[in-house]
Amino acid sequence: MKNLAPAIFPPKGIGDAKPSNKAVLDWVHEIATLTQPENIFWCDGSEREREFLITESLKQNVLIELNEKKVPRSYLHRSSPNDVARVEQFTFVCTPTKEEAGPTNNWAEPGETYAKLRDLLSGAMRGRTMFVIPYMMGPADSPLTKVGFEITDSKYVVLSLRTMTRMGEIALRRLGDDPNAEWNRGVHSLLDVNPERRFICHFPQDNTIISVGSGYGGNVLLSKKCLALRIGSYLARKQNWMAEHMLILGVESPQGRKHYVAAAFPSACGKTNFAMLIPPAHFKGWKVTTVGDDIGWMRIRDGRLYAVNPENGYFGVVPGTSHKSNPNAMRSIAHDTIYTNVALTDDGDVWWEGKDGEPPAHAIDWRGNDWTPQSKEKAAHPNSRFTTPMRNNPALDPDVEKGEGVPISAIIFGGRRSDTAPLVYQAFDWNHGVYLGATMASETTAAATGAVGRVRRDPMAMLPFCGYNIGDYFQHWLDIGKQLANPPLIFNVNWFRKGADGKFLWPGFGENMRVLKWIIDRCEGSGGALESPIGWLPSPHDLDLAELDIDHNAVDELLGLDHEEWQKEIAAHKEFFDSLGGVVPEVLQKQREQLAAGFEM
Ligand code: GTP
Ligand code: SPV
Ligand code: MN
Repeated sequence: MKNLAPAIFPPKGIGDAKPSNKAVLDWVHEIATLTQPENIFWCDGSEREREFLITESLKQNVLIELNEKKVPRSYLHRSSPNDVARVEQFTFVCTPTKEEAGPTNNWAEPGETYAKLRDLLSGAMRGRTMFVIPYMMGPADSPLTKVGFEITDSKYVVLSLRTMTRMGEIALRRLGDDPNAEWNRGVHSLLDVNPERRFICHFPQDNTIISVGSGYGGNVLLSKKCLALRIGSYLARKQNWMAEHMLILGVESPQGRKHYVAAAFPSACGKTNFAMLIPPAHFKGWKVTTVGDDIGWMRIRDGRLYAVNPENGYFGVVPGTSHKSNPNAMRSIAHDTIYTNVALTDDGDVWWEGKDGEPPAHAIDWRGNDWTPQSKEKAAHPNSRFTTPMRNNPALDPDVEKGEGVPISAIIFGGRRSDTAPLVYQAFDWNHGVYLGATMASETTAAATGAVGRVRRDPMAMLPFCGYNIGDYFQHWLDIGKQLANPPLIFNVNWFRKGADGKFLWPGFGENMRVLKWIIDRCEGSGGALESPIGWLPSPHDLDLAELDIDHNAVDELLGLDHEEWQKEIAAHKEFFDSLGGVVPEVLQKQREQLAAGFEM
C-alpha cells in the first residue's frame, strides 16, 4: 500500500488535547489497536495547531500555498482524479434489517460490514499519524447540538473540519465526562484512495460512521452528509425533530419585518447561491442574510418550526461563482479558504470556469497539468469546491448562534428541471406540501459520480441522505405537521426551466429575490395567486418584475402549466411511488389521486 501520509511528530503542546471521557478514550484505543498508527494526534482546534498542520501539509504537498496578496491564508488541495465527488453507489446504511434502510438506500448487514471494514482498516495507519478530532454540530447553547469525533489519517480532513464545524475544546466541554453521553463515532482512513476499496458506511443504531478509500468532501468530512443528514435524520425521527438538506436564510423588508425561510434543493442546485442572495437594485432596503447554506436542523417550539444551522462553514461549488452571480460568496472566499480541484495561475492565484474577467493565458489545471484557454479539458473540476468559515460571509445572519434557532415562515422545495415545473407555486397545505417534497425531481449534477443531467426523483433533496426507510421519513414529515399550530407555508421553485432555444428562461441568482418576495407576501397574507390543480400559482402581475429585462412570453412560459407535460409528470409520480414497494403513506397516495383528477387522468 502506498504511504500517502507519513507520520508527523508535533512539538510539545500540540496534538496532545486528550479528552477525559472514558468512552471516547476506549474507542480511540480500539481503533488505534486496529489501525496501528505511528502516533496519535489529539486535536484541540487551536491556532498553533492550524499553523503546524499547514506547515506539514505544505511539506507533504497535501496543500499548495497561494499568493498571499491575492488570496491571503488560502491553499489549494488536489484530490486524486478518481476521487472528486460523493459516491452514492458505495454509500451504505447498515441497519439490522434491510427494511429499516428502505428502498432508496444501499443496505448492508452490520455484522458483515463491520468485519469487512475491520479487515480493510487493519494496519491501515501504519507509519501514519492518527488524528482524533472532537467537533460540535450546532450552536453552543442549542438543545439540538450534537457532538462527534472523527478519527482520520488525513490532514486535509482535519483542516477542513476546523472550518466546517465547531472543533476542539468546545466540543469536549459540551460532551463532558458522562460515559453514557450521546456522541457520534466517525472513523476515516484514506487507505490507498482506490475506488475498489471505497465505502461510506453508516450504522445508525450505533451512531457510527466508517468511511474508507476516499479523501473527498461529503465522503470524508463525516460531520456533514454522514452525521448531520444520514445519522441526523435517523436520530431526528427517534427524537421528534427534523434533519434536512436545507439552506436557511433571513429576509428583512425595508420596514424591518423579518422572515426566515428554509429551502431544500438537491446537490449543486443553488442552495449556497440562494442563501447568499443580494437583492437587485429595485428592491431597495430589502436585506437577505444567511443562517446556513446546506443543512438545517429543525424542532418544534410554540407550535412553529425553529431551525439552526449545525455547520460552521461552507463547502461550496466553485465553478460559476463570480462577482456577478454571487458577490457574497466571492467575498467569503477571498481569504482563509481551502480550494479543492480548481486551477492554479502562474501568479499563484486560483481560477475556475465562470470566474470574473478573462481566463488566464496559462494555468495548471485541477489535475496538475498545463492548461491554456485552447485546452479541451476544463481548468477546474465541475465539482471543485471552496471550504470557508461562515464568519467570512458579509451577509451572515446575526442570529446564527442563537440556540433556540430561527422561526421558519416558509419551506421551499426546488429542483433543476428544464421543463414541467413552473418558476414557483405554493402548496395548498402542509400535507400537500409534503407531497410536493416527496415527488420532487431534479437533473443529476457533478456533485455525485455518475451521469449528469438525468432527471431523477429526489424526495426533499434527501434521496442520497435519508438514513432510514423513505416511507417512514414521509410519515415523519406528516407527523411533524400534525404538531404545528403555525406550520410554515410550503412552496416549490424551479430556477432552471429552459426555453425552446435551450437557454434558461429565468435570470436566476439575485433576481430570485422576485420569487422570494412573492413567497414572503404569501406568508404575510398579501400576495395574489390563482388556484391551479398543482397549487397556488402567481399570475405575472403577482410577481414584482419591475426593472427586469425579460420578455412576456418567457414569463408566461415560466408560470405556465403544460397539460401533457403534467400528465407525464403525474404518471412519473405514480411510477416512483410504485417503485418504493408499498412504503408510501396513504395520505400521499390520496394526494396523488387528487392531483391526477385535476388533470383528468
Ligand atoms: P451543493 O453545495 O452541492 O449542495 O450545491 P448547492 O445546492 O449549494 O448549489 P450552488 O448554489 O453551489 O449552485 C450550483 C450551481 O448552480 C452553480 O454552478 C451555480 O452557478 C448554479 N446556480 C445557482 N443558482 C442559480 C440560479 O438561480 N440560476 C442558474 N441558472 N444557475 C444557478
Ligand atoms: C453535496 O453533494 O450536496 C455537497 C457536497 O454539499 S458534499 O459535501 O461532497 O456532499
Ligand atoms: Mn452548497
